[in-house]
Amino acid sequence: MPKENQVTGVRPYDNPAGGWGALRATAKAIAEQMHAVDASRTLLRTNKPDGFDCPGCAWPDKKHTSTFQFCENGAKAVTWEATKKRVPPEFFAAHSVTELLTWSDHALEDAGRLTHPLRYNPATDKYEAVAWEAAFAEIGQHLRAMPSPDAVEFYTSGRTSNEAAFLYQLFVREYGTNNFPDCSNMCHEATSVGLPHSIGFGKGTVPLEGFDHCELIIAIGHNPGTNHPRMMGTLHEVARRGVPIIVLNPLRERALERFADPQDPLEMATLGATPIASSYLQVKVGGDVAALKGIMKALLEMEEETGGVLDQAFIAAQTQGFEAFAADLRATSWEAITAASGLARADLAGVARAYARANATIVTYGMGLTQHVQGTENVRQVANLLLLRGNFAKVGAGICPLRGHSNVQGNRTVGITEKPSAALLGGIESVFGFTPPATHGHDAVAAMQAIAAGQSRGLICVGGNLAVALSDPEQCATAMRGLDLTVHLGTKLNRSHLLVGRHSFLFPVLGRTEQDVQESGEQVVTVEDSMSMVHASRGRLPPASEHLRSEAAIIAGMARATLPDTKVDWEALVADYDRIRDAIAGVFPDFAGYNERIRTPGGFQLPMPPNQLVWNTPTGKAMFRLFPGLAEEPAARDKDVLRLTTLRSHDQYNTTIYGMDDRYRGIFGRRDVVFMNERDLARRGLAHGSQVDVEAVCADGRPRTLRGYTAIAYDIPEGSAAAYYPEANCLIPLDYADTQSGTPGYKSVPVKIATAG
Ligand SMILES: Nc1nc2c(c(=O)[nH]1)N[C@H]1C(S)=C(S)[C@@H](COP(=O)(O)OP(=O)(O)OC[C@H]3O[C@@H](n4cnc5c(=O)[nH]c(N)nc54)[C@H](O)[C@@H]3O)O[C@H]1N2
Ligand SMILES: Nc1nc2c(c(=O)[nH]1)N[C@H]1C(S)=C(S)[C@@H](COP(=O)(O)OP(=O)(O)OC[C@H]3O[C@@H](n4cnc5c(=O)[nH]c(N)nc54)[C@H](O)[C@@H]3O)O[C@H]1N2
Ligand SMILES: [Mo]
Repeated sequence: MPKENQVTGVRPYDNPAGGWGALRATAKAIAEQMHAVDASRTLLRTNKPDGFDCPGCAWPDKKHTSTFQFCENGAKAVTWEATKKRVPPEFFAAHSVTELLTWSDHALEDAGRLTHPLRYNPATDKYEAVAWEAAFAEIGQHLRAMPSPDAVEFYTSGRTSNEAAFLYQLFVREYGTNNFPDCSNMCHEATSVGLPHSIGFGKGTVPLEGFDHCELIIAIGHNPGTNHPRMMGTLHEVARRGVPIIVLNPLRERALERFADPQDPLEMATLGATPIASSYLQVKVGGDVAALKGIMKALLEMEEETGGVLDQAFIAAQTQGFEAFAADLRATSWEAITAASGLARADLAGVARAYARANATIVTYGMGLTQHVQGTENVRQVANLLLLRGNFAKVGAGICPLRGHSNVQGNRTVGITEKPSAALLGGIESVFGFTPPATHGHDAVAAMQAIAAGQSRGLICVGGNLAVALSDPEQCATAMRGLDLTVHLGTKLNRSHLLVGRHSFLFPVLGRTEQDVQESGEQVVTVEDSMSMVHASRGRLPPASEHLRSEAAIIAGMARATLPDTKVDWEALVADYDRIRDAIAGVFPDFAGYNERIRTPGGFQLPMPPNQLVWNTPTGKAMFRLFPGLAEEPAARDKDVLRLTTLRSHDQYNTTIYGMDDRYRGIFGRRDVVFMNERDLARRGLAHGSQVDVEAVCADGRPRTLRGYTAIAYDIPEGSAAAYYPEANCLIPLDYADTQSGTPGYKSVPVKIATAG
């Protein structure tokens, strides 16, 4: 960057990801939040057989028996929860809700852990302490008075344990609705909806050991150095085995380029690093269908020239739809593919050759693929690619979606879904003796739309920060303020808690790191990682306050107070979580022997039917899914329009902002930047450091603008731009979402960028 063009807080970071920079950042996180001694004791318990599951990400650990894997962002997640800072009732006495709304997201959470159950007092505009039982009774009264159970929305953020999530869905279904918006609707819904059509299974098919045997990894749209940091240990090993790793990502993420493993004494001592990606293809934002179709088209051309490239036996025996799918690839022109993907034909053919050479390929992917208005189709192209060479039911092969929240996958498994299957409903009925509702409920976007329309009158949130995480937070905020009842269960204060309705409650919960003691003694909870391993998690720290309750206990308290004729013995279930697990095993046959199986270190693996060549699709075969064409949206054809993707910085956990740096991308002390290609800057008469307005190009014509941002010249494809989530959510209309899965198009927002006006 030329000197005359220096921009405050923007400077290149030349070090590898990980390494000493990561150690320094960890020390800082500890110093800011905890006593050093507590911190080391706590961090050493992360992901140990008798410790707690790291709330940072859903990447598995070698059988949860390994020594603690150092991880900077895991340490941030843990110290953020285990902080010594508190927000007691005196804090709320000193700060009205209206005042707190002027605080930044960072300041709100950084104030500390919630300590008491609170009820909003409209007369004082303050949250005030309330007794648990009184709060439950009032909530029960309000819920019984609702015009219909379908007028209430029950949100789950994916930190919730299997036990709490199961009780929650039981309570909500006995109450009478399937309104289960959850964080998964904003995250991997495209996977949950897309993969069942293709392979009859909505989760990943690769166990962790698969990475020891793969011969190629294709990594699409995820940033593991920041978001799945424990995965870096795996990628580091794989790269050192000489296995090619091909990355498809518009940004050159440092950890995917080179990584120094802080556990590797030699790399640390020599300031060395291991290259991770063998090739790095900077696909255009929203260009993944084109890129994947290009790779598959090249593969087909190779097959036609030389043969032996496709797994014809697998295609014939296990799949349907190949002919129509292949005809579409032949009909799709290279010009269209290269224009939409921004990648050269030779590069895509290179990927196809590497793929054809590998006997076992894993495709990993994250939000870069799912959060698009055609996210479901993106995911299906990955399945198509893997089917072409029979990369299922084979050691070292398969599809590997990187899940978000540490138990988002488990929440789904135990019944958090707005579209319950007949098996789930039948299981509940046979175990508990009531008939749960079968009508489909609302997902996250539909829930907020129902709230905005005044149809839904109540919102209960087990965790999360829904109004900030969703698109169009301003509309969400207005909508939520119109509610009759809001109830939030959280560890720390956030903006959604401050969007109070007529009656509002805020409940402090035990976090993962804390002891959970119930009538029968100390409890463990269970979680499911990205690889379908279910294992126990036991917190060891004393709770942040003596008034905290577990999520399970709070849900049971609300259920008792709401359902006078309940068929469920809520107290007994909460007294001993083994009983909740027995109930889960009663409803879900895959959990037979649950309590014994989680007592073996590492837990147990839920079935992955595609690995047995079992395809739970209507045809009983794996399906090649046809998606004619490539384009995301006509707006992309306007030359002035850029595709803006929204990203996590290295110092944040979703809406939780730990700090203002994004070290690997060279951004320090600020977040108000938009990353742009130099040529796109020049074309608009802008330069590195220019003040700009980012204006969304929306179908509804409503103005949505991010003002006074600083444009940064960055290595990103022409036509693409990037900014941080959640600040950029104001640019996205609520209904800008994948029609099939409801996943918002967070990663491909049409925008115009011009000098700030
Ligand atoms: N420390 C930390 N850990 C986390 C989280 C966190 O916020 N902080 N969040 C958790 C959650 S809930 C989730 S879902 C995961 C998220 O983990 P990721 O999926 O890694 O999350 P994002 O930051 O959204 O990054 C997406 C990546 O996709 C790329 N990308 C953007 N647009 C496109 C595109 O159009 N095509 C392609 N191919 N790539 C694109 C971006 O450059 C970026 O590298 O992480 C989980 N873990
Ligand atoms: N533009 C844009 N928007 C996005 C995304 C994007 O990439 N771009 N990503 C989307 C994705 S993938 C997701 S998952 C959503 C995230 O959406 P959410 O899951 O709703 O949001 P979080 O920021 O993870 O929630 C943070 C809050 O959770 C609470 N919390 C933390 N730990 C616990 C706990 O153990 N129990 C309870 N009860 N509460 C707890 C704290 O009070 C904290 O303030 O955002 C989505 N929004
Ligand atoms: Mo997520």
